[in-house]
Amino acid sequence: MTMTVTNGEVHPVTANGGFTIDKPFKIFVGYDPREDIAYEVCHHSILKRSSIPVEITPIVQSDLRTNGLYWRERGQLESTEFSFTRFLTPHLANYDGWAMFVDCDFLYLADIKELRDLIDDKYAIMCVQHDYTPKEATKMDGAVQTVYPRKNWSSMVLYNCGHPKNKVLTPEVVNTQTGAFLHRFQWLEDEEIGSIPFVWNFLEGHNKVVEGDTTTFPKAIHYTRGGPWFEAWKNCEFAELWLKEKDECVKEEKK
Ligand SMILES: [Mn+2]
Repeated sequence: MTMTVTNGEVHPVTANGGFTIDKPFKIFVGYDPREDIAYEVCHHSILKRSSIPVEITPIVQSDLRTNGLYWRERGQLESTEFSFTRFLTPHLANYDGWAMFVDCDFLYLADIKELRDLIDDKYAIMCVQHDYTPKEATKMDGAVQTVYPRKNWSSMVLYNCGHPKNKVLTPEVVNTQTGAFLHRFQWLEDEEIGSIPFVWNFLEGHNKVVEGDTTTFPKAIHYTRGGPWFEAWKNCEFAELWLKEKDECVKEEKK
């Protein structure tokens, strides 16, 4: 399912992030068999709008187990199959360059180049630094919602995979460390975590668009409570945008 696409012009120059522009931007998407359609639509929404070459790879837990990279027992608080596997991103990118991890329940509305252009090599990771407490006690199809500091920060992360601090994230550590250590980025100092505008991880049901204020218009919607692919969330906010993208996606697959 790995794919590379080039829509825009390619120039072999070095950008400020130290990466060459003709190298595809690596994107790892958390995959869960219960949400296959969410993955397909997320993938479609990135590719369709990207003006730079991207390489999108699903993080599939069963494949990682087969390859000996993942062996931890599934815990009761894991709402998806990628709860922990996401932290293998730097390893999967060979601890080289920048790579993005994103949950499958995202819908991109903007060019991923705009996000990549925010990359700053002085950070070990960059993400949207949400500060909130969810109202719901459960999420998606009944999995328990847990509340903890830095909630949702790990759902979309730009990893500076070559940063020495991220060498900590070996398969051994990802398989044995606590959820708190990993999801709160406890291998890093606060100043090593860069901040991305919230519109790149716009939480459906929490973040709000302010009329006339373009800085609040979502560039990526995160259906964190569950998206329209679940019966219970088919009328959630921005459901029509996801459903429209899904129709396009299904149509193109049939061709
Ligand atoms: Mn999510």
